Amino acid sequence: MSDAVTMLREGRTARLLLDRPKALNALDLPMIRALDAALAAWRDEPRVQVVVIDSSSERAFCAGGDIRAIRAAALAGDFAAVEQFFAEEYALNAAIAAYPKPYVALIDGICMGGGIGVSVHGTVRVATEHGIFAMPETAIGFFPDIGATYVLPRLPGALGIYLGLTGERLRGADAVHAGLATHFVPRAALPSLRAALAADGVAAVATHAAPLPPFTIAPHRAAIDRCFSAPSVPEILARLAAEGTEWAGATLATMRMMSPSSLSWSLAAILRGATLDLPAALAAELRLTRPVCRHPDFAEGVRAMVVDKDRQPRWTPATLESVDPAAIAAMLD
Ligand code: QUE
Repeated sequence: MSDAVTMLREGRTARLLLDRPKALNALDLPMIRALDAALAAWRDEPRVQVVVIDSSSERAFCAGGDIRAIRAAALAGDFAAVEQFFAEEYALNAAIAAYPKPYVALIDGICMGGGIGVSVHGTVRVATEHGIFAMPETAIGFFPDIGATYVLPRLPGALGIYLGLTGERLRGADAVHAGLATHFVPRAALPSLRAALAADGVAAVATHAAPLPPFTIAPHRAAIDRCFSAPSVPEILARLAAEGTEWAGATLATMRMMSPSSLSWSLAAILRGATLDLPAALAAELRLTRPVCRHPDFAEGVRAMVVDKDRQPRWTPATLESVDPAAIAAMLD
């Protein structure tokens, strides 16, 4: 078992407390197994009416998967270990989606990648004003996984494609507007919400929800739909360039930092996910991890953003013009 996940029984609730604060609660395999085992044990326990997933740290709900360990395994040629990790992580995502009881995530602090995976598939996702939601995988030469290829194309308009390609961060209330979260609750009200969940069950969420402030992305929604509905990454960049606004210029600059190959396979994976149900999307993602983790951009991206933190990845190829569309298409077979 993992000492980084604590299981607590409180009244009607069973609480999963992510408690690996130094790693921003990044999910390693023992944590994934602990979460899966707890869900299985509580499934048929009648006294557990609601499962709550929560963090011991205000900095992070969960910063993602243990991508550092996955990179090390890939560099060592241990692709069986890489496969094992993603297979178990995605099985957990599917188990959360199919869970027969209300599953409530309390998201306060960073929630990226694998953190989205242990929250977005649940029935209720509570975000505070300190919740920060992102799918930043194109920055590390990977792709939006954990079922994001199913979730992102179902967000309003082209918002999900925009979020998945740029890695743009959404604050709590914006995450509710986007559909990644379902309720906005101020951090100060979380202790009261936890107590009310234990006393009254899932109905406590609605009584604690605060009114939503306006969507801060609203001024760019139309441009997002115009640009990110394009059928290819070069066409998205061309449409952004044609916008001629400060926002479009900043978005272009962000996308030019990302792995050109990763942008290409990520867009293809998200567009394909629009046609799949969640189990099929997760299966397709697992297949895509195989060529992606063997591509040099994955080890280089994790090196630059997570290991050395120099934020200066050297992508192969370095430009979008040099990415071979046929090679990308072959990776998604
Ligand atoms: C992009 C990402 C990730 C990232 C940084 C990026 C990601 C991820 C982590 C991460 C954070 C803290 C840890 C850790 C990994 O960082 O997916 O092991 O302790 O998991 O720019 O996609």
